[in-house]
Amino acid sequence: MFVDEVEIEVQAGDGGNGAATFRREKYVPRGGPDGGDGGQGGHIVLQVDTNLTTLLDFRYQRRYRAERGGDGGAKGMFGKNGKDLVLKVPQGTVVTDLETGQQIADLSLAEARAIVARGGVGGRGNAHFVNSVHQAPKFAEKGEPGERKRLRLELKLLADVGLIGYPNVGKSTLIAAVSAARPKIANYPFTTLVPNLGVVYVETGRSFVMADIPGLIEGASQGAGLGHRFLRHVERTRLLIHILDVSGMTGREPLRDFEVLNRELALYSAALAQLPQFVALNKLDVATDPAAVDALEAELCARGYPVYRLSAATGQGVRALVYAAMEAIERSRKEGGELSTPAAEHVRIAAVPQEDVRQWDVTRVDAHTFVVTGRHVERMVAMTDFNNEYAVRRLQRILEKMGVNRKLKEMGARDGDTVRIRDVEFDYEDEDRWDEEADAEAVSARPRRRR
Ligand SMILES: Nc1nc2c(ncn2[C@@H]2O[C@H](COP(=O)(O)OP(=O)(O)OP(=O)(O)O)[C@@H](O)[C@H]2O)c(=O)[nH]1
Ligand SMILES: [Mg+2]
Repeated sequence: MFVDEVEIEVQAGDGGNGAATFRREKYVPRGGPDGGDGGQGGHIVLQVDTNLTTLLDFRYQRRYRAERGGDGGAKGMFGKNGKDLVLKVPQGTVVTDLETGQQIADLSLAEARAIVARGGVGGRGNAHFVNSVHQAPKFAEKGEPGERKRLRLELKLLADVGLIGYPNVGKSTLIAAVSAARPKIANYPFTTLVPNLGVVYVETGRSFVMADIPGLIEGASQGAGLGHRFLRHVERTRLLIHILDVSGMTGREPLRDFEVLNRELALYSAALAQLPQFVALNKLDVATDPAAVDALEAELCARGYPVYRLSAATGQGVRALVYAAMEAIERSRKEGGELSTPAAEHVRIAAVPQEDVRQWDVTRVDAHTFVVTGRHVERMVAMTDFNNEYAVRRLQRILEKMGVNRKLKEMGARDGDTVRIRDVEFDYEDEDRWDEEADAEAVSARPRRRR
């Protein structure tokens, strides 16, 4: 089965927890902190496997999880790093983050590989937190949670040329005539149900990839026939070959079919409609009305289309079409526009815009509730062990330093209001009222409970 679109859920490994341990030595009453760091959580990695031609496997399994990092231990022992989970995908797979709608990877190179969800870093052991004030820190960081994402994987075949045309016009016959592709061919519409790729060798060292795109009819953009779902496979081509049946035996009007399909293309994507198009007048061997073929050719030429007469069945005219296509493709490769050689430079691991991780923000969600957001601040909360008062106090100091409390006060927070960061809620307490008893560790926001 050919599957070219799936949605999956991935969960990278959490970082391991740091350890809060102390050296034990003979005759040394209280050794220093020696807790080691947690290990890094495993990433979720997508990697091209050129033997794959479909995303079928992802239909059966939709959830993936990478290994968690090991916890740190006493005597400075580091936790083990979690293993990455490597998922094999066919060449031409494009990955979109469903949360943000952003394309995060385009795996078009044969050796392409992309981390699509990062494992969390390991928490630091207490050995890291020694300073002049804290000689014996009794806490360690927890591991950072691994990224969790919902992803859409789309397979976009990498072809130079897309063959389009109404059912039964001879698309599959043509691709079978010029390449090793062997799609099903028969004298009825919708014979071919999935796109087929073929490599067309023109002469030594010159070749291009052709895709037979089945199932396009009027209303395809509304889902008629096989719908327009296969059009994604021609999005990245350089040239379309639009095939018309000129046998005169179909009872159809070729010029009308041509216009209808072009309208469907435009409805799918303006960019597709802009692609150069060759028109192939097929089944010339059985054409009953030569004058009608001449008239059709004249009309299409007048509209600016290069027109080729051929018979995919006998091979007549096929060579001329293939050479012309090859030349157009080579020109387009040289110009090197947005579309480039399949399996060559056609790869981009999308640059995800780097937000400033230190940035944070407070929003008031109702009269008594404030939410603090920001990569860094949320990460700090996730890595804090709320069962450990020392760790909690450290977090409070950090929030204080960042100016979170000042900001809350400015926004009108009152005693007892709720301050939420990630999945933790704090009671807000006005720091000024604590001034008298303020010591280095007095902080206004005190944790209430984990949710
Ligand atoms: N006489 C003649 N018959 C042809 C020619 N090209 C294709 N045919 C026949 O037309 C019929 C349809 O050809 P296909 O290649 O299956 O057409 P298709 O466009 O792939 O059709 P779908 O897969 O249904 O969209 C088959 O019976 C072919 O043998 C040609 O040049 N001359
Ligand atoms: Mg076909």
